[in-house]
Amino acid sequence: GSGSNGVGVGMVPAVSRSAVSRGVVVRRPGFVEGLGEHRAKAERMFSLMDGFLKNDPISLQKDILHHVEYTVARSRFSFDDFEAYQEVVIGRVSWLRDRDVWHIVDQCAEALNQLGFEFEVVAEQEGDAALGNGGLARFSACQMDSLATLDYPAWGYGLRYEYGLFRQIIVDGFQHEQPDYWLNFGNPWEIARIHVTYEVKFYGTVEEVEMNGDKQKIWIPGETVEAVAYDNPIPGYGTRNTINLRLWAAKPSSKFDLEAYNTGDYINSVVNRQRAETISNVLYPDDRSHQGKELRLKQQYFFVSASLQDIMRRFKEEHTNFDELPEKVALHLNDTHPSLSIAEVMRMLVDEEHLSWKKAWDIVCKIFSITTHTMVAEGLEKIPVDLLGSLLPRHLEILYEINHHFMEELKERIGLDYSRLSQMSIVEEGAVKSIRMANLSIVCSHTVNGVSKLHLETLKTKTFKDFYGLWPEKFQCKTNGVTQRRWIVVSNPSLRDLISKWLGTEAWIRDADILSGLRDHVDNADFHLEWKMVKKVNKMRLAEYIEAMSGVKVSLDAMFDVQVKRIHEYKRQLLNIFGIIHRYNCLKNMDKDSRRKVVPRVCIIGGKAAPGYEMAKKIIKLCHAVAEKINNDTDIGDLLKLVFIPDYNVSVAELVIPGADLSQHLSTAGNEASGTGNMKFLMNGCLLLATEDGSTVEIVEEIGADNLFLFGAKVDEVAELRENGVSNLAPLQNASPLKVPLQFSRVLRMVRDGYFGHKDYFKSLCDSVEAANDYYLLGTDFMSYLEAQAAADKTFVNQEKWTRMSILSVAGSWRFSSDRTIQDYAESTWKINPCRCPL
Ligand code: 9GP
Repeated sequence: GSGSNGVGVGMVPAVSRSAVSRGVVVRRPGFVEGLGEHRAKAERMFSLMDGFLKNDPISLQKDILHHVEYTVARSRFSFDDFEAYQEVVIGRVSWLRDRDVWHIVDQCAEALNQLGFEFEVVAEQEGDAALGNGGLARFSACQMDSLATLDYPAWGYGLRYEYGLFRQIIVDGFQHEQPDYWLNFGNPWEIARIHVTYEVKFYGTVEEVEMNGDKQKIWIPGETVEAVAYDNPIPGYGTRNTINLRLWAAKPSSKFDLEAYNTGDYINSVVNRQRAETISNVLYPDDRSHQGKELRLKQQYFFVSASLQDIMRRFKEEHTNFDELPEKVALHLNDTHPSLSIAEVMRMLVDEEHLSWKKAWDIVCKIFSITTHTMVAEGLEKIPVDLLGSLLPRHLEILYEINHHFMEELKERIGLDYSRLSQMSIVEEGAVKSIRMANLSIVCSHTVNGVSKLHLETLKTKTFKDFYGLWPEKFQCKTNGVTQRRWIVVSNPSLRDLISKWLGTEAWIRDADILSGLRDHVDNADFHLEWKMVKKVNKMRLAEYIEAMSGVKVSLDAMFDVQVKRIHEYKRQLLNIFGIIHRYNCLKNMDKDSRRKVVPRVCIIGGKAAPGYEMAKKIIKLCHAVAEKINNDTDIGDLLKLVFIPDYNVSVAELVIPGADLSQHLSTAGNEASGTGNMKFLMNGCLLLATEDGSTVEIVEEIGADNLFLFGAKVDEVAELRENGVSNLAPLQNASPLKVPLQFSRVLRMVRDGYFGHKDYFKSLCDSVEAANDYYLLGTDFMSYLEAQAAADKTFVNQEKWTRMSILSVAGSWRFSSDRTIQDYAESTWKINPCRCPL
């Protein structure tokens, strides 16, 4: 929606809704296009543009009509909302460097209005670019926004998938996956750079040749494809700094396949060319599956090779001495997916630039840093040596050599401790010999980051214990954050206006610390009144959406209780559903008088299950089966409703999060590396009901345990509980001493016995939480969960207390801005300074 005060919410590029960048490249000062020695030129260009650009409604209208006729070739008398959206974007995207772009929303709205369009409707035409799986992808988008806003010179790189994450549709309560061809009607935000292309090579052999009296390895590749750049500008807020997210698309190599032609195998040569394009076709939605391993590896190398060629080209345009590379370039790896970069930079420096191994390795160790985003050790990537050797034979040799040097160094440091040596080795011997990409990344990175304090602790004491012992100084904590510009300014304009009014400034949009000033008004009755009004408006929006999506009418007086995130056993959506069944049982057994005292609830669940993840799909079906029962029970009416929101994505999140009263973050302690959904809800004044996991621990530090509803086993109790079913540590607060509480068994039995139908289908789901198998401790945490829920009900009745808690949540969210995270990365990992574009 447009703002009344000129905040350019309409101009945030579509691509930043989702996210894509796996690797972020930070360019150290003095190496920025348009800056440094080009400063004067840049200033001249900007001042020319200032004179040229006209952003008044009439000029904007002319521009829109011009693009309608000459860009999409439609009649200026007949074009629809989507075309109007495209034209507004196309007309302005190339001007993103202009500071005024942030202040033209009102003019755009007026221009469109005079042409007979509604700005809000036109803005809604922008779809999600769902180019990532979940948390990490969306977090990267927040990082890009912060990098741009804080004036850091950075590039994001990723793949331009034609099919991003699937579209979820629900048929009879079952999830079905449909391809989401997000590029169907073009993406007006992107700029195709058809002249920025690189050859990416695969397969082939390695040969040894004599060069200047030395033996030199050269790679003779067997297949070549071309990478074409598509740029997605990311404008900073309140600054001219616009950074770039460069996405690569695969195209057949322009080199004619002479051999195939000569042998008359024309058809095969065409098929081969088509095969090239499959590299950037599909994002694999299943994080755990091993399906399409070779294609996945190809995707990784394709992305890595194109990005590094791009970076090296720019470096070499201005520098000849590779000793300067670490001063000019910092390469950051998000998870291990881009970690082939390490071998690739070594190959470029040694084989192509003819640096000695030692010199190249010294340079490489100064430019890489990594953040891991997962708690699960099994989630760490391993690439089978056979596969790697066939696709990238030279890289495998390089990896072996890196490992050889590392093992030698390690033997000197720890002696011949073979068990530790084999644990830490980059090469895993075993049934399937593999390369451990996490070990490779740690060995080469100067900094290894965790995404919350708890996560870092796990990395230090468990996942990478041995490496921590060796290099304690490498390990750092960079607690995640989210951008207030999307998660308040764009998605909750009413809250934005209210915050600005009471803080007397909009400066918090750039400087989130200022949000803590809301604490000064926490007891002001007028503020409370306006705060509640904002929530009501957002609840109305959400209620309308729910009715349109599911046909379920919900009461605005009910507590809107939301759990939206990927469906996964560790995130325990099942605990939520079991809690709802328990609530339903209680309601059924109450007399009329007692029912009158009950706080009505609307339970909202949403999220996608990976296509191959059976258990997660069963959880979605169970949710629908329970919803059908409850929502059609006239006995229950408005007291309890359950709705599943299909196709949860960023656009849906922008609607759901502002409208939530309570949000649930139920991961079994020790499983969520950080979590960022909790931060988005916090920023929107929604109270959290959560376990002490990931970044929630730090939220508690900031806002105090009294301002949210905590429950469940703590991280240091989990192992013991798994072993014995009960804790031998301090007894869990408020928890039942029973191994499996009666209430839990009753709910489980109902599902088992077919109370919600589909008895056979739900059997394995029930088995997975039966006492002996209950790995994620649903039974153990159930009573504590119910108590937290009861505390939430009780507090909701006391609206003054609830509103206070809500205000304090937003006030405390300053610490979870991605600006803070990026500042921290800039100062302690990348060692870069802001580089402000001249105004
Ligand atoms: O599961 C983590 C989530 O806890 C974290 O908040 C997010 C951003 O750091 O990354 C998620 N991990 C992934 O998406 C893949 O490792």
